[in-house]
Amino acid sequence: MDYFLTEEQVMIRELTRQIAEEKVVPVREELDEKEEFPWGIMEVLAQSDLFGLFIPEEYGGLEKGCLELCIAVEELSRACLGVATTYAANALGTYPILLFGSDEQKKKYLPEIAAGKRLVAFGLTEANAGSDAGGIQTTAKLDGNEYVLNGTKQWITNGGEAEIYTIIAITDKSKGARGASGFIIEKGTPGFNFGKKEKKMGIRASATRELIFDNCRIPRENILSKEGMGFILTMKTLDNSRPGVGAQGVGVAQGAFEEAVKFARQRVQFGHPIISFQAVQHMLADMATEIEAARALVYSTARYIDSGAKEVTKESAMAKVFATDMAMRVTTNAVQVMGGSGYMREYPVEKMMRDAKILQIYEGTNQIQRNVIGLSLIKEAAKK
Ligand code: COS
Repeated sequence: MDYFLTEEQVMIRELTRQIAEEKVVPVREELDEKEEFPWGIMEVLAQSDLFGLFIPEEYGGLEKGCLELCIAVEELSRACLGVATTYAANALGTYPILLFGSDEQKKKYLPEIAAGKRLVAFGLTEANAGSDAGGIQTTAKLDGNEYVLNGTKQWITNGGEAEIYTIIAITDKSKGARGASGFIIEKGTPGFNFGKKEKKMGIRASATRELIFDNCRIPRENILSKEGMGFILTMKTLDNSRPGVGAQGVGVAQGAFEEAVKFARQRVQFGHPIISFQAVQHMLADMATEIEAARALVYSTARYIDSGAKEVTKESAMAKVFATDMAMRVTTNAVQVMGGSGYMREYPVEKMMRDAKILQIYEGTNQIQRNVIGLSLIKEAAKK
């Protein structure tokens, strides 16, 4: 399908694909086995200016948009979702600064982020607050010119590896979700420590850790926007980042599909390559169709966001839920087409299927996405 990408967008796709094929594919199995953080690849992405894609030129970025970011994320995901998650989570952590940061905060942090010198992580989830974003318990109390943070964030992607953290904490408990606020915290701040690295089913190249705040004091000016804006900041951040999770789904599904086609052309049973059997052709036909439908929705949503549309919550959730449910089906069917070989670690589809599962869970479970879409439908209907 021709998506009428601009020359620049095609260049971004080609550049990321080249990096993915030359630098990521050869090491993905080892990164997965050893659960190793892909610093080498992050350096290559930094040298290629890919960390600055969505950051304004005045802060050292390329000033592209959500679509360009989705294209880059898709290509990385086609090779390795663990690597793509690391890159995409950096964008997730950067959005709060981009959308809600003051000019001083932007000047201080964005140029280093754009240059890929400092990695970012976003910290919302806690032991008792994931889907219920308003239910967080980490507190930030103002004491003179400093906020004092206490609490623990859980399952934070890029935790421990990132140097900049955008986190959400409660500044006024009596106000519930409206008493949440966003903060920037740097690695190395006294009272800010990390838990052990989690052992995961998939996306093992990415790092996932707890963030532990124990009387951690940060300057008052590290608040993002003002007190009470934390919940809205979170929702707006997720509105912008969820199409990127959809792009991860499109990428990993595309990678698995290509492996399945390659295998089906080579594998001979009953005297014929299995791709000549209609049962296999129908599976591949459905996979190809679903991938294209998901890509079309992700790209359209990204373009809608880039058009400056204010209300993108429903579309963003639709792109995430559709593309990631698709990714789970397509990667599972890629394993099925490849049979016993697909189940073996010798072939990459086994890892792709394990990796894809997280897409239905993080940045809002797919059940929550349906709630978000449902709520938007109710609001739209009430307006008519
Ligand atoms: N943009 C702007 N405002 C939004 C918004 C959005 N996307 N979503 C909600 N709001 C506003 C609502 O309009 C409401 O404002 P009012 O109080 O003025 O009416 C307020 O925020 C509270 O919204 P709501 O009542 O819908 O909040 P809930 O606590 O019921 O939860 C969901 C809403 C489930 C949508 C939210 O908690 C969520 O997205 N959870 C998933 C979080 C997530 O993705 N977690 C994964 C880890 S993050 S990597």
